[in-house]
Amino acid sequence: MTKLITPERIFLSRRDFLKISGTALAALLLNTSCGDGTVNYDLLTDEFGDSVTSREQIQSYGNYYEFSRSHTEMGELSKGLDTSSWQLEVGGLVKNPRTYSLADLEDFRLKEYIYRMRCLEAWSLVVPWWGFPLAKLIEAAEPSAEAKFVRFEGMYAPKQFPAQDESRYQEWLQSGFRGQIEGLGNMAPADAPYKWPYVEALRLDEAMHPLTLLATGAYKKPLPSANGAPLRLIVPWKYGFKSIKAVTKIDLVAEQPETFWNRATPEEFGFYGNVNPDVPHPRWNQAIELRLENENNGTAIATLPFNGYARDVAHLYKGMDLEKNY
Ligand SMILES: Nc1nc2c(c(=O)[nH]1)N[C@H]1C(S)=C(S)[C@@H](COP(=O)(O)O)O[C@H]1N2
Ligand SMILES: [Mo]
Repeated sequence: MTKLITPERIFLSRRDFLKISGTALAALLLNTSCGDGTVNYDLLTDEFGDSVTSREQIQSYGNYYEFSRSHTEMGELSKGLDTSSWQLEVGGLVKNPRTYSLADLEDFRLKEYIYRMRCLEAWSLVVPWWGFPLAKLIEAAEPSAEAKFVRFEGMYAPKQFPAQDESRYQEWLQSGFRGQIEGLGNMAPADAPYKWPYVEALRLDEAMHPLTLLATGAYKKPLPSANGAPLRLIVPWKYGFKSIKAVTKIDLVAEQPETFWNRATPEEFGFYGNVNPDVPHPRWNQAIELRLENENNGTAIATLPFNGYARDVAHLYKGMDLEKNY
């Protein structure tokens, strides 16, 4: 284990750093007094023996650009998210297009899956998601032979998501992306303006891999708004940006789709986004990471190829130049 001397300089503003320390303490006090007979997630680990991050912590620090570019502000702003009119549309190159309600998804036999997630910004978490393999939904849709990619679209709700409000967004663009929103002073502007909704995509074989999930919950509770309620994608061997929150539409398509980050800043966000300590990022060290619970003591751990899941997924990329296809 290496120790970072100034971890906050890598990706945290000083103010974010102090906030998360307070949150971690609050989470600790909460967990020790929990006596409702449910699973004690403090004692649970993932398949590699790493502790599960607390439910409080995953909600109070993250990325949700529809709400804010601040890691901590998005936690507060997302609390009132109204998803009552949410539904999931599955279509494109399939025999059985279908619209699902949240209740319809219960048919896919939901289970707990404990996976790690690592953001490109070198912070990471371990979460007991509640969900099902995406493969089951794709099989039910029956893709046609021309389908080669799966495209995911996030929720479009400009009345609820400040960043999707065109007038506020224009004001922000004109400021050069800087200084207007808390915690953003150290972030470079994107090359192209953001285009909403958030879009992500996978190759069909990646989407069919058993590690790829659709999650409706975490810690055996409904998914917190901050973490993508009511439904999000989880691709544990890829950087966090691939795991799109608040998915509303899934389409099977023939061509590699344009994605939100790859379009905005292509040299920083490749299409693949596989976790890879050997391929450096222009702004963040990809060889090490800090678990959210270690942000107050600065203890970093080594980042593993494919986020630890190489044994399961490396074969998907045989013969590919992973430096080019980052
Ligand atoms: N719709 C949407 N999904 C998103 C994002 C986002 O801004 N909007 N951020 C991504 C990034 S960069 C990361 S690291 C993860 C963070 O997930 P978490 O906040 O649950 O830890 O969500 C991803 N999914
Ligand atoms: Mo991220």
